[in-house]
Amino acid sequence: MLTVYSDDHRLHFGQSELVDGKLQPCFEMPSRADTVLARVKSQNLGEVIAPRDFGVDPIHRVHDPRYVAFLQGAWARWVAAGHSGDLVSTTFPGRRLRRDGPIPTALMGELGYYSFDTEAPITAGTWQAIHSSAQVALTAQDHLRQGARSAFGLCRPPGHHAGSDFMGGYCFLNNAAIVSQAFLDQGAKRVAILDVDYHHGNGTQEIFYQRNDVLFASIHGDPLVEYPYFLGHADERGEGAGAGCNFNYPLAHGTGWDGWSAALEDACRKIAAYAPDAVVVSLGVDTYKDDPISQFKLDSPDYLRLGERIAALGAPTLFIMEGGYAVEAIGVNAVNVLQGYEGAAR
Ligand code: Q9C
Ligand code: ZN
Repeated sequence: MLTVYSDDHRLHFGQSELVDGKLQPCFEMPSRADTVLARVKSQNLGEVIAPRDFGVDPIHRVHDPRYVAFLQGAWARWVAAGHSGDLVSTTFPGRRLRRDGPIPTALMGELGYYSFDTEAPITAGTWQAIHSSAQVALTAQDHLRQGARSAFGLCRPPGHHAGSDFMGGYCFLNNAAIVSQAFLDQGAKRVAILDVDYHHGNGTQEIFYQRNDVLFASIHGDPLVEYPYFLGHADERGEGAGAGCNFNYPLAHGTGWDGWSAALEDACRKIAAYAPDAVVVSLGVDTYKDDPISQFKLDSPDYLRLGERIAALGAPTLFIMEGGYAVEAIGVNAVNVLQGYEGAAR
């Protein structure tokens, strides 16, 4: 399987994240991508190529251009104001404040408008890193356009918490949504997104919630007790034309392969019934038993079984890297999904 990777991910390196009242190193760190790339190479998964640049047009197909322009220009405004630390919002338009009112002109106000939490710090190189991460995904997608059955976009930063006009949860641009839209723009009629990251893909759900050309299925920690808390319940089934095209599988803390794979089986049957022209997998491996911020109990061999089940869908499949914070294990776990897929798809 082809892997697309760019070193530009290193340009995004948040300094700290607030954990239990203390500032700690960000869980979403550059070494994550290094570990996955090293495993791709040591397992001889296939060729590793650099991304091509498809520009911002395919990004604008999913994200509000004003939000994209904000991301592109925020750091320069922050530096011009005399600052040098990570740019992080502290004020958000919560309930009964105006969410759709005038967009603040002050940098911190505009940042709050475009954020839903404090966990997506903007740093000096964030724009270049997130732009390249989207290009990594688009280059992998282009490989499928040219006839390949599968490809791996080794994206960092991840994307599935980012919505049409908001960042959060380590995510800025929604790589999985961008490539799904690219399939449609190239003539696909239906795309299914299978989100196996431990956290609900709230951004992806938001982007496609009212549409029937993208099916979204997500298996994740129950939002009653898990981040992102305010989306991801089972009764969210889609709206308008999208009614019946959204499937959430919230699971309890402590869920292992038995419970998790039952949800996977149901999600895969929904996807098969939808008969998608392509499947996009939001590949988070923070479901691992030793993940430092997560509460599921999958073990490394389980990821082989996940890949095999995805292969049984029989559709062209694009894997997009999302979360996974047990840095020393995410290479094995992510590549196990890809090797499980390849072993079964052969
Ligand atoms: N401080 C992804 O996996 N914080 N994002 C959780 C720990 C946010 C995860 C609490 C987790 C976001 C792509
Ligand atoms: Zn996650």
